[in-house]
Amino acid sequence: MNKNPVCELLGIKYPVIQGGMAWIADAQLAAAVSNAGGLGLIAAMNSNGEQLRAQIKEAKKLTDKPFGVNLMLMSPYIDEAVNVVCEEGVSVVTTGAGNPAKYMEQLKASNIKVICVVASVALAVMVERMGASAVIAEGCESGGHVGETTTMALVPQVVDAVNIPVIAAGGIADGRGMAAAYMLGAKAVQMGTRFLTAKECNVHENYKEKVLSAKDRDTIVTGKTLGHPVRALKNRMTREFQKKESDPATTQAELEAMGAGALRKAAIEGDVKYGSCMCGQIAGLVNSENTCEEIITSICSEAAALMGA
Ligand code: TUI
Repeated sequence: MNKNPVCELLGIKYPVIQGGMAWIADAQLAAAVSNAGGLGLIAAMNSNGEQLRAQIKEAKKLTDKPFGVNLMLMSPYIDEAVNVVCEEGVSVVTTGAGNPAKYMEQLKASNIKVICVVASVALAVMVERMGASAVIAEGCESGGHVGETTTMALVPQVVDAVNIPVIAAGGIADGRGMAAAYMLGAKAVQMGTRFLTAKECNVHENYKEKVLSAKDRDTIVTGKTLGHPVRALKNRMTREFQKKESDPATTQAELEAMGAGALRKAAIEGDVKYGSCMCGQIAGLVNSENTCEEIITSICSEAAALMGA
């Protein structure tokens, strides 16, 4: 893993990035991942400017290693979040769920490395032109907001289309997935579902247990009609949402109202029946709660062994 371009870019030991999961990825999880040699990310999605600043300050106390912030572009607080990461001198941000064009200049002017999550070749090419340092090609196996192309198909097409390093995400949770991502031309991996079950992850215990016991077909994508499809574990919430979504009498506003606050309900309150337990398709492989250090070192050593390093 020496001379890995993503490790060199970010100043990290292992080419493993933790997904910036809304309502889940806090300063404690980010610092634990960074202390273990990966890149931890704080999710900005659910925080206003001052809450995000407090999280960044806490992470600075918990680790002297590089960490970043995930800017969810559909967040109601996005403008404040961009200002705060610039003011706090965060070294790297990832962007997701949209086109980051509006913010690229401001972030780059503050010397922040910008890594964009993309779900298409077109956006990968566009963000490279705008000065992104790397892209995360995220396949639709992943949890939360998803595109339409699988990791297996997306990663090599993005690799062929850009000159910046490509990080693979979606459906990766162990050394086999990491080795496969390398074979497709990726230089690093991002994992969400795997870190959701980390010991240091503060997500509600009910949610963690639901992910740990989930099997291969336990997730579903809803919200396509709203323009932001979301993958989550099947439950009462997704069943009712699905029913409403297929009923022509349902208005967009009704669906938006059903979705609003659902992730918070699951992640913070532990309501895994009526909340949204966003989770990737790889959940069936994630069966044990481990420390971030165990997760990162085991995935990297398993991948290295498979690749004959
Ligand atoms: O952003 C994510 N995953 C997320 S965000 C989230 S929070 C949420 N809460 C309630 C409802 C919906 C979301 C939960 N999970 N991943 C990064 C990602 N970005 N995946 C796919 C994309 C993406 C898709 C289309 C990025 C850009 C894009 O195209 C934008 C354009 O204009 O071309």
